Amino acid sequence: MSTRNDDFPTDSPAVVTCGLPYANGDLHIGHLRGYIGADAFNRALQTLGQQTAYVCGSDMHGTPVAVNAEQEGVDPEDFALEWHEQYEETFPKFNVEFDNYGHTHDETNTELTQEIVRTLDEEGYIYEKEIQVAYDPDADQYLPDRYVEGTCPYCGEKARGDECDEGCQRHLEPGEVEDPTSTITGNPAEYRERPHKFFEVSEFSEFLTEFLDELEGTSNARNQPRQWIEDGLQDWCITRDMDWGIDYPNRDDAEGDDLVLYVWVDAPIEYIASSKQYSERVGTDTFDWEQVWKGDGEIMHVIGRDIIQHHAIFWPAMLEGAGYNKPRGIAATGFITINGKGLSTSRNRAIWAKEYLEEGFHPDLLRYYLTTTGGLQQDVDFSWDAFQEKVNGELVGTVGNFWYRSLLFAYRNYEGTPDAEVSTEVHERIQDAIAATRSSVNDYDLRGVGRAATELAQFGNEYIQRHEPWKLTDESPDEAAQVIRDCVQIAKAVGVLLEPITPDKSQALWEQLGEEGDVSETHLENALEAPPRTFDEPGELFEKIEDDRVEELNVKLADRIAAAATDDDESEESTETESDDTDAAEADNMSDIDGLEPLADDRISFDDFQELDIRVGRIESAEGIDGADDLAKLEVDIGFETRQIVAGIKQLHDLEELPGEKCVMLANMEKAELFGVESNGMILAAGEEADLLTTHGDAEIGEKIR
Ligand code: B3M
Ligand code: ZN
Repeated sequence: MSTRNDDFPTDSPAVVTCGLPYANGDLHIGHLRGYIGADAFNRALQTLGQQTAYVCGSDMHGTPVAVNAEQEGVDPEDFALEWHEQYEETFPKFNVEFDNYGHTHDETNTELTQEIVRTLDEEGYIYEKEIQVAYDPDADQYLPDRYVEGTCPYCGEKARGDECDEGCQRHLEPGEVEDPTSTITGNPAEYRERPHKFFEVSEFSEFLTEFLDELEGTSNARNQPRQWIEDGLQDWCITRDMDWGIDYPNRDDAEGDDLVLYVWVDAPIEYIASSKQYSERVGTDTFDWEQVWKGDGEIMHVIGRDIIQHHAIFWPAMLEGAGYNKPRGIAATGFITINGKGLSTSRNRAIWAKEYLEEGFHPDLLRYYLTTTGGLQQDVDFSWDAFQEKVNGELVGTVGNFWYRSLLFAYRNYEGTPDAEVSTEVHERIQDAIAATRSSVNDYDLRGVGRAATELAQFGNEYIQRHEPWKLTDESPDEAAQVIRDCVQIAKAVGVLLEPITPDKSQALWEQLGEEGDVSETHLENALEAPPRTFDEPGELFEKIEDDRVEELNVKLADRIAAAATDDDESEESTETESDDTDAAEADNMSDIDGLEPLADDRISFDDFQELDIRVGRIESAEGIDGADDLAKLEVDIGFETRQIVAGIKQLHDLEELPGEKCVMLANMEKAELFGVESNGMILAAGEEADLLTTHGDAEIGEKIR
């Protein structure tokens, strides 16, 4: 983590952005994770007192939109606008409240994009070069990006023209994809020479290295780009032979060229354009976009991990080249899997935004699930079972239960907040929770934000159990009032702390407490301030999800995945072009990369894992077993005892060098006899060469792997 920046809140305004959705299809849970995550982060920054704007917009251009529009036989602009409008309506239904939601085809973005490209050109960062561009002679057109498919030159997987989406995830430059095939006709494409514009990213290596050293957010957004810089940056082709997009500035129309900017040039500029539109609406006194983008403001991007290269290399180089500020933080999220398998829109293995809402679940439940199930960088699995468990356990069982019992007791006995002072113990416990929230926000750790709140509610439940106020009301009324006063304060604090994640539910609690205004406008410290003296009878804010409901949802999901699979068999091989980041998760999980064994489909529980008694060991001796070509007999010290083990490593290792080596062993493996020699455990090794697993720190012999 960087040490350059002051902690939030800073004196400067901030923007939080989220990767723009391509305006080309229904939103699903994979999209929602990012928008909800960024929304929660933005709200959390505000509760710290940070001035922020949360801006985004629809990504209207590029082949992801053009190809899908063409399949539907409609004009790309009409097609994209329709999706744009749908997104605008959908986000608020998940309490994703953008301060501005624009789109990349609007005037603000078009002007700003052309201006930035012009500046880059004037500054000498743009040059023209003849390159090979895929061309479909039958369709008589060039084949940018998703109009062409082929083989990735880096990893050999099937790849799209601009992205190795099923393999190494690299951005591919025009002309790079091997064995190109046209997605329009399915015919092999030719390469033809064409002049195109290039942005000199390679000039920015030093700048980018320093930029990454200071960059906050998730570590994946720093580490991968560092590697790319080390491998040597290539200049970036920023034009495409298409007519849908933003025109290259000052292009000579007389030539009749359809040369537009590559979608990845104008898309991130929408972050600026959207901030500008917000300023224009609310006035620069309230929010000054130029201070953010050209002055000392804070810029934080939340993105999917498949677009790190665009945000941590191309984008900061463009900003620097055009005289703009650079991002302070990039948080790159993992993917979503569904029941342990990669989300796939074409296989209908997804939870759709519309579907979730139609099922009648409150948005805050999904917000809570998506922000607190894994760390931002981790892939998060969604299943209706896990959703039920989390909702029933944490939201109903811990938070909701505490809220309801505290407020109800207070209402029945005191018609509101009892007249007493909060105890020192509770005051300090709330202060600790505030501090934990504060540091989680500064670490871009949303799960930590959620945890600070739920652990406080958990403390509240224990506090009630410990003091049993129902016994005290008659025996010791002062004490009872004191305990309930504490509980009401804890309830309020949990509501304030949880607001970034569950804004509606926190607002409902706020109103139950008789508080005025919006909880979203209050600061964390308000968690310590007394609620109003009286309030009305409270109601329960969370509802349990029943087992039969989950069963029904599981059946529905399985049915539609099966239906999609049948459709797929019936039709010819699907030519659907995927446009969302989450299909890459599928690629991660499903493809057999370079002959690697595919990942297992079935998940095991943590309990199952716990049953494996895996220990650190030290090899004491190793010798070949006579008559067996591959087997060696090892003596392995695992702290408690020394085990004799038979392992198939005779040909793969120099046995004389093994004694003294640390290794990792499954200690509760069933005993076996091989060539008359007993084997009492199993040494763990990777791959065909039996690369022996070991530890890299000071783990002691006999220590358990967990
Ligand atoms: N429209 C969607 C994606 O690749 C793409 C993001 C643009 S962010 C500037 O995830
Ligand atoms: Zn690749």
